Amino acid sequence: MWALVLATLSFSFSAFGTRELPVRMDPPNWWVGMPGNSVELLVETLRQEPIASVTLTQGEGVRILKDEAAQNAVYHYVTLVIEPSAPAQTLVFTIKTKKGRTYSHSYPLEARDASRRSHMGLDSRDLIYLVTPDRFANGNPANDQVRGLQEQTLDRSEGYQRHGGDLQGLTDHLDYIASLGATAVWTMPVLVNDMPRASYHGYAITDHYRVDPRFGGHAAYKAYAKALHAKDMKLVMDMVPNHIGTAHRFYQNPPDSNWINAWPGRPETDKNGEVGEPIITNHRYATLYDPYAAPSDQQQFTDGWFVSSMVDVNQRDRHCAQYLIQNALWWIESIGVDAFRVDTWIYPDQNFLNQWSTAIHAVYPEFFIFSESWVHNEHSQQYFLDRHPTLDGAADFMMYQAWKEALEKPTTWNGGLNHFYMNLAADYLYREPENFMVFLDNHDEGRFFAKVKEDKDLYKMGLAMLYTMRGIPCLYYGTEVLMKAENDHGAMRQDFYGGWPDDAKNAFTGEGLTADEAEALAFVRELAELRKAHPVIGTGALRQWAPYNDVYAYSWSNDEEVLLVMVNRNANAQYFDLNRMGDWLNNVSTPKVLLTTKPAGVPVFPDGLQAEVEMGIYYMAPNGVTILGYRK
Ligand SMILES: [Ca+2]
Ligand SMILES: [Ca+2]
Repeated sequence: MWALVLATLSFSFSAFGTRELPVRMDPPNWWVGMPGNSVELLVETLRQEPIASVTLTQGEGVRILKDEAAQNAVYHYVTLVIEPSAPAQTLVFTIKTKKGRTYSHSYPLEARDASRRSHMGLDSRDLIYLVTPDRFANGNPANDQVRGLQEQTLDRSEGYQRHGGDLQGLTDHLDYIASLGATAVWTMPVLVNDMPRASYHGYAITDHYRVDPRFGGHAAYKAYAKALHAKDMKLVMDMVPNHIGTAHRFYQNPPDSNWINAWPGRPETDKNGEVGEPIITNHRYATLYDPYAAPSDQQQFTDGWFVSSMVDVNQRDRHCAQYLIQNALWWIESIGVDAFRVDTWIYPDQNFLNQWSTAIHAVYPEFFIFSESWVHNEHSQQYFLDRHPTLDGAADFMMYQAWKEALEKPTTWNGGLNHFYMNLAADYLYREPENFMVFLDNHDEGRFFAKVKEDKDLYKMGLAMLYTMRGIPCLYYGTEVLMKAENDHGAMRQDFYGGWPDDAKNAFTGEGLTADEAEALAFVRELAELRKAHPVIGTGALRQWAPYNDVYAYSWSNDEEVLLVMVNRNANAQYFDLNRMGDWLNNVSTPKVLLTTKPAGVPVFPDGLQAEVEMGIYYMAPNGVTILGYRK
């Protein structure tokens, strides 16, 4: 009975949009010359007819290795072997149903675009700008509501409803993003979330091969990628291997019940897209490394659902795993993706993630994958890197926490800046700490400006450190103009100023910004220029000095220059003793002040900088940051 209800539902889903074909094949196309020389097609009859066989009736240098019936008879798994010599072509398959019906299905086998693979990946000279695409800019009001999709409400005053932002809006403002020093843009997921409510955030994907038409669909994503690459910027795609929206056909009508973990007690979806009584994850990631972990706790952690509208996927099913791997490869090849940010990395099957990232790097060695491994101590952060040798980097939640300690709290023996200093020292635990993505805030945590209680000095301190820290900095859109919502997801993903025609404020043009907002934006641009002008940041040798009198300093050095960042987290003027730099001051020029958040205002040395340097100490204003540059 349940299967019957599901089958009916699934049919109605296939009735909208562009696909009226009787047969669906995922991936929707493939390429010749892909390493591995094979692809597993998930073949499905959209009218829910059980399949008898799938055969290839046209194809050169291509053959079917295996045609397997799935547990659900309307699906087959078809493994195709593509000889390295096979030309780009259109294959033709014949699908016979058990009732004797025959369908012919054309399948494109395309040539790869070699130019796309030459510059992919991220490194410590990159800077990422994170955007909530529904909330950044509305480039095309015609796609705000799309007939056939479940959620039809549009209300900019409601944090959890659609606001109309899209990929065209983002594409229109890449110069603005570049002006902040960003070389890469990470959007929250853009694949379709055909959910009845709160679909704007993108993490409840309902079709792995379809860009949400409210963001402009596949064509807009492709145009966005092209525009980014034309400006020598990178595209970071947000991947979600752990879960899917309940409206996904893999929940409503899965190829195999084994694709889904922990079926809920009441599986029918309600008007909000939620189901009843799913087993929810216990969030205890320690179960993965705890030598004393109870197996039931471990299973609940990995297989439990995140929320009752998002279905936990079983990546241990080999067909499901293959589907997800090919899906990742397909987006890279099809769009020209440069890096993946992987959502909730610690929650899917961990062996699968190794298989997934290894498979991606086998095809694209330069590709960059970084995880959201949201942990609360250094050894866990290390565990999730060591567990995955082909994971390139991770969002550095420990440094995020350290910044909170340093800037939200006063410096004490162990706390404040001392906490930050000790956190950076823990880099000995990690391979390639330069690959960490570092951040002051993001789409899940309150805005940085709110966290420092709207203190402009501390705001500048944080931003100056972010732009000069080791790793790949990530700026959350709107933080550069002092957006300050916290404690609510809908609110902290607020509309960007100027993204909608009737906006009173426009950050793109500067119109209507308050003096403080304009000052913040100018400061971020100053940091962007500094970062660009000094490649030593992120690539040179890093050294840090233990905080003394609430003053913390770190520096970057290479054959050309030494760049010294000094942070005074005291309510009074304090100095840094330059003599502590030791051998790094051998054979260097008199320094220049490259950036200071405010003049020291301490009339100790009337002759200014030269006198101070000769005395070997440098004074800074209360809660100020100064960056000195020495040439070699
Ligand atoms: Ca729109
Ligand atoms: Ca899971």
